Amino acid sequence: MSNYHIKHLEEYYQVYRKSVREPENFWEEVAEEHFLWRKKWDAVLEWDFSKPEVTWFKNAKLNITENCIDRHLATRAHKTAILFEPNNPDEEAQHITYKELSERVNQFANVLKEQGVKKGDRVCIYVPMIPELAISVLACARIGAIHSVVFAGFSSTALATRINDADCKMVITADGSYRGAKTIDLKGIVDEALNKCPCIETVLVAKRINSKINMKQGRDQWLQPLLDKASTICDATTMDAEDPLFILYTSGSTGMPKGMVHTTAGYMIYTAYTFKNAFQYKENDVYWCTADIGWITGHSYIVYGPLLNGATTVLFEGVPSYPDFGRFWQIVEKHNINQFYTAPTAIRALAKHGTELVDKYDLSSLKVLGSVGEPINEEAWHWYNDNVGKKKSPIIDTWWQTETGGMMITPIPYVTPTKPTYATLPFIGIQPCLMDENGQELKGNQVEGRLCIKYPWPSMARTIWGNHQRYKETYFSAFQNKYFTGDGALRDEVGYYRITGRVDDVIIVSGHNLGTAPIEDAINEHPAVAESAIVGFPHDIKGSALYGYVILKDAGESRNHDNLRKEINQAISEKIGPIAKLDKIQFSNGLPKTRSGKIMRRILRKIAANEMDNLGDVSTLLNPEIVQSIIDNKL
Ligand code: 7RM
Repeated sequence: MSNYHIKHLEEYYQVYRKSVREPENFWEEVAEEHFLWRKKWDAVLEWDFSKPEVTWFKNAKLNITENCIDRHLATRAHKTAILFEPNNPDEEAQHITYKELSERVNQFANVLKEQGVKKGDRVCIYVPMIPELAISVLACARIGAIHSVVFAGFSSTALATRINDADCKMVITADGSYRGAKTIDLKGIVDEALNKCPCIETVLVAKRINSKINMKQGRDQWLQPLLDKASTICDATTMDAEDPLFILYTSGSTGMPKGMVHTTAGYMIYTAYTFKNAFQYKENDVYWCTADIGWITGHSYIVYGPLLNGATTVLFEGVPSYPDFGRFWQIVEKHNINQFYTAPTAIRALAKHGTELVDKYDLSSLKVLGSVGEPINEEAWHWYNDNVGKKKSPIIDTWWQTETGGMMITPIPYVTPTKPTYATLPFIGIQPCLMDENGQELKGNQVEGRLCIKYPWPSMARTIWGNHQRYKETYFSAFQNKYFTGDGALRDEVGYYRITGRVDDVIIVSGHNLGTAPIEDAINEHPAVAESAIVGFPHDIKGSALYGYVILKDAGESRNHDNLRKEINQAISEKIGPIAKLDKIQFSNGLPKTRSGKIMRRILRKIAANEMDNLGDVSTLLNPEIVQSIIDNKL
């Protein structure tokens, strides 16, 4: 009997119980039956959340790319592995077979070796959504280099910070990228970042838009001529189960972004297993996740999860709005997409344009619809269900995080009955719990609290790059012996979970997690600004948008406030990226503070959301009088 593919609800409960009662036996069976190992493990799991230290498949040896590519060559050599759909609908799609993928990954891996990249070295990948992005990720994994993909929409400052934090020795990039009707000068951004990155020795540049760029002698090289000379054979480097596979940055509520470190074997098993079940993927299905590989969703469910299952995975370069808002549905029809995975912010943006552009295309190939990144509101859920799924494709609302590596709470389609806005039941092997503010676990159903996980799962991040102490403080200190997610959630009468949002200060704008602190830092650098606080407020399309409260140094000075607003947003754009620009900027005389000097964002959030009746107790504030003045001047 195989636990690998769950097909009905009885089976879910049965397998779930086994995964909780005998987690080691359970994961050992999955690992043995479905993966290629160079050496088996000495122990399935060792863990101690107080350190925290987690080891899965101790001393096992493997290479994840052999599992993603080589082992499919006997049966799937001519099957499409990556289906590349370009930004421009008139440019031909590319079908990259498993055989071709194998050759291209090996060539790329040989180039990396030639350029001096060794096992354990960090390589920054700042590449748009073109095949070279997936191929470079796999090429790193082939030789045991640790990839650190930085979303190719981030600013040069954000890029430089991430390159330096991981001490990368190489950047892989492209001349530029297409985004709808626009082009972006990626190489220019890299050049600017590298003024601040002494650790970088080599830059490899893929040609995509044929723009004129500067190539720095001795540092920069065009990729293609190097690939053309490289052998299509490259032995995979033997990796330990716990060797780092990649670093991926996620913003925290304070300070530097956190470089989450994922390791090899556990990540492999869990992304493969969740992909198979959460999408009910069947041989010959065509699967499409619209995320960028620069996010964890793209790592786990464009690259690794699908390829580990020998699937066909679509890689789309463009945006939902180009050449018009029917682009997604045109692609679904064109490639007969069976599983479609996107974010609520995209659904809301498309819903705004009506159903005409959805109805225009034949979407009958669709079997499963996925949602990820933020809570999906009821309206968006129904729009997706009615107009895209025609009420016959189950929606899987998948809750998980960069830190968790794979889906944690999600329905299994055709298995778990769905309920709008609910992520429903924990995935196999996941033991969630809800905690109250005093650190007590809330037992039973119909409770709401802070979402924690009680027991290790294979794809959990093992540390923050270079800062294990911060890892411990952020995730393992709020509640003893538990991983704290930072999210609030409720459990309904049947045990279904609904995620209610972040309980800390991370704001999710259009599916992008934005920490308040770095944005406030950018604002505060403006010479006229004394202090600022930003909060999220509900927004039809973006989910949350940013509302900034800004205190000027000289309130009496007469200034052109609209110019100042522009300058502030300009500063944010440069330091963080355009995604972090504020929708509203209110100039106020002060910020509500606690007696220990902390800004009370709870109050600011309520004012921004127009919930003035319901501010709660403000009497403990240092400066309660400021609240009324902020309300009076609300935008
Ligand atoms: C996969 C991803 C993680 C945060 C997470 C939540 C929020 C993600 C859902 C969701 C409600 C969902 N990783 N989140 N999925 N909230 N329902 N289905 O998004 O690291 O970028 O973000 O996103 O707050 O903690 S992430």
